[in-house]
This record gives sequence, C-alpha cells and structure tokens, in this order.
Amino acid sequence: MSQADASAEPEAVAGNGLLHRRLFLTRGLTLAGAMGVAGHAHAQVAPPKHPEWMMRQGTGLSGYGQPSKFEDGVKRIMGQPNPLTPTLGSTRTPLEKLTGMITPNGLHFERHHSSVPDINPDAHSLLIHGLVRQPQKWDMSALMRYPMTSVIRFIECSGNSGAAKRAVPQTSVGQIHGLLSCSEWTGVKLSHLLDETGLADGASWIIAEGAEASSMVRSIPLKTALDDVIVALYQNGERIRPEQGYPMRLLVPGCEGSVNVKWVHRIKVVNGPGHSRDETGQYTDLLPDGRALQYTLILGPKSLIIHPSVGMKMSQPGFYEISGLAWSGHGAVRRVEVTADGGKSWADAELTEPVLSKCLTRFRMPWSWNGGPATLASRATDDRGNVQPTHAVAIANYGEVGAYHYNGIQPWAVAQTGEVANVRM
Ligand SMILES: Nc1nc2c(c(=O)[nH]1)N[C@H]1C(S)=C(S)[C@@H](COP(=O)(O)O)O[C@H]1N2
Ligand SMILES: [Mo]
Repeated sequence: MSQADASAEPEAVAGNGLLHRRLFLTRGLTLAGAMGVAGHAHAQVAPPKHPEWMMRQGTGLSGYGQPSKFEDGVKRIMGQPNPLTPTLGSTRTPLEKLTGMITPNGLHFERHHSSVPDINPDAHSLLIHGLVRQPQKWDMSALMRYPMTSVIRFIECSGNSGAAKRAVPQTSVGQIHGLLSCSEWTGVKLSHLLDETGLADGASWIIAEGAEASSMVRSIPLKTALDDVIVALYQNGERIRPEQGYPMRLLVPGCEGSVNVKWVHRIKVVNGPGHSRDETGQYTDLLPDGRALQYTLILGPKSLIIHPSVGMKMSQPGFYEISGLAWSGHGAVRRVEVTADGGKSWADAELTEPVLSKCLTRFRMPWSWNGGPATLASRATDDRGNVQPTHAVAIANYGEVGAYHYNGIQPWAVAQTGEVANVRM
C-alpha cells in the first residue's frame, strides 16, 4: 500500500492520504481544480444558452410541496413484505442519498409490529394510571395547552446493523444501517404529566401501550421517564406522520427504538418492568452462558462512513470528502476518528455543528485517494468516554447469537478500480 507524501501540501494527518481538516476551510476555493470538477479551466467558457425551462412558464403554487421528479429515486428502502402479514415489517432510511443530520419526514425509517392505525385525533386520548395519586386522561386539546419543548434526537432500532454483525452484506449502507433517523421532535415532557398525576409509593417503572391492532407494549424505568422523555406531537415542525405515531408517540432519547412507543394512549405506572411480549420475545441479548440481558435500553456509541460506502464507485484518484454520521445514546459525540489504512493510523474528523446530545452528528474528513487500495473506517467516542467497539468487542458485549445492539466499527474497502465493498477489519 503506498503512502501519501506527508511532506507535500496539504498536510497529511494519518496514513494513506488522510488530510488535515483545515484543508476544506482554507483551501476550499482552490480545491475544484484538484478534485477534477473544473474540467473546463483551459477551455473558452461561453455564456450559457437558455435552457428549455427558461423558454416557457413553469408550474404554479402548491398546497404541500414535493421533491423534484428528478429525485424520484430517493425512497425508503422497502423490506420484503410477508404476504401473510403485509402491513408489518420495516423500511429503512436511504442514508447514502441524504446529507446533514435531519431525516426528511417522508424518509424516516418505519418499524411496525402490526400496522399503522388510522387514528382520529379528536377521538384519541392519553391515560396515565397505576401507581399514581390521581389518574388522568388528556385529549388532544388538553395536551396542546401544555408548555412544549423541542429537541433534535435520533431514533435507532436496536435491530439496526444486525446484518453487519452476522455477515458482510454487499448491500447499500441504508439497507444495512438505515433503521436510523433523526428529527426535531416537539411535545410535552412526560415529567409534566407525571407531576400532575403524582406518584404513589413503589412507583419505579412505566409501561406504555400503543393504540394499534395488537398494541405494542414496552417498559421504561421511571428515572428515564422523569428525565428527558417527551410525548411528541410534532416532527420537524409538522404534526407527526401516521407512520411515526400520529397523533402522539413517546420519544425516549438515546434508548432503543422500540421503547419510543407510537400511537401511545396509555401509560401505567408500576413497580417493576412488565415483561411484555414485545420485550421478552425480542430485544434481549442472549449471552454465551445461556442467560439473556434484558432492558439494555441505552444505545452505545456508533458511527458510519456514508460517503463513500459499499456499492459506490470512486471515479478517479484525487481529493474526496469522506463524510458520515456518528451518534451515542449516552450523550453527545465528542470525537470521530477516521482511518484510511485499515486501522493502522487514525485522525480526527471535523464534527459539523450543532453537536447535540443523543443526536446524529455529521463528520467530515478530507482525503486524497492515491488510486491504490484503501480500507476506510470511523470510530466514535462520546462525551462520557465510551468508545465505539471493534467487531470482536461488540460481539463479546452482547453475545454471538442475537442481532440487537450491534455497534461495531464498519470498514469499507476501496479497490484500485474505485469500487467500494463491505469488509471486516
Ligand atoms: N405502537 C408501536 N410503537 C412502536 C412500534 C410499533 O410497532 N408499535 N415499533 C417500535 C420499534 S421496534 C421502533 S424501532 C420504533 C420505530 O419508530 P419509527 O417507525 O417512527 O421509525 O418504534 C417503536 N414504537
Ligand atoms: Mo425496533
């Protein structure tokens, strides 16, 4: 493997062509030539002919805007529906077709254990009962009068990336890791509502139930519920989409997707976890000694390089911006390191502001690809000091058998042809 010349401008920060992140800040304007995108630098540049769309009137106003028809290929990645149960399953966010940190509402991944109920908000309410001093029920108009809070947070299914734990699939990064999305969520803090009901002696967990056919039921520690859980009513400024839980869902920041109960209509305060079907039949981690971890709710630090990633082809040697996403259920991302030589050397990527707690963070790293083989990977560290584990350590943490909670480092191999493949490192 040939090394980039470290003495040459711009400054190399790690092996195989990783460059100092300052490059894009100070030399951004001169990069176009180096990246080969200004192919007409020496040719005579003629003023443009009027394209056809300047020659006639376009369309008019619209009640709800839609993406350009040229973006028609940007869709959720559909799973194979089971013909017997076509309404349940999941779709994934096409991570490789997006950038920034926010997922557009229409592309938020979906995970339905039954189906999407068609809820009339005027006939929906939220009940809190159980170990409370005064049970209470709120209809939509009552809930809308509460002080609201807005946070930008990711939701990740704990089954996300399970395919990469078990095998080395050559499918798109969204197909492997796209049970992951990030939105601004606005709603009422659950602690406000629990303040109103009051808590009775022994209260230590809550059980939340969704209002779809064969309700999803999940338990959440009361400590978490009183901390930063929100009864979310809005998603990126508009009312939550039906598939995300309209008219209300729980947002449980940093915790596995399944506790973010959608279409929530009932919360029971109890003195221990409910051991519901949805949290015993699934979401547990079987350890080598035969015991299972339960309620491992907080998602560990994780990151992915998305550009470039498996299935893409680099067109020619030269400058590229490696970019991807990092996140942690424990807090904010503090650091993302990138390697281009299969983990022999690492350098710090630039974290794009804002860097928020329990939120996706976009990272970027300039790279000069010399046209030789390269193995790229990223490694996240959060502000509690948790470091994203290697594949082997991730398996040791949660056992070999299950496919939940996998956050191992994801390497991609760039071949001399420019083709990018999924590999182990
Ligand atoms: N009521 C209800 N809530 C639910 C589910 C469900 O099937 N029913 N799926 C859960 C799972 S497993 C995940 S990963 C998240 C997915 O949220 P999303 O569909 O908005 O992406 O919702 C959770 N909340
Ligand atoms: Mo999930």
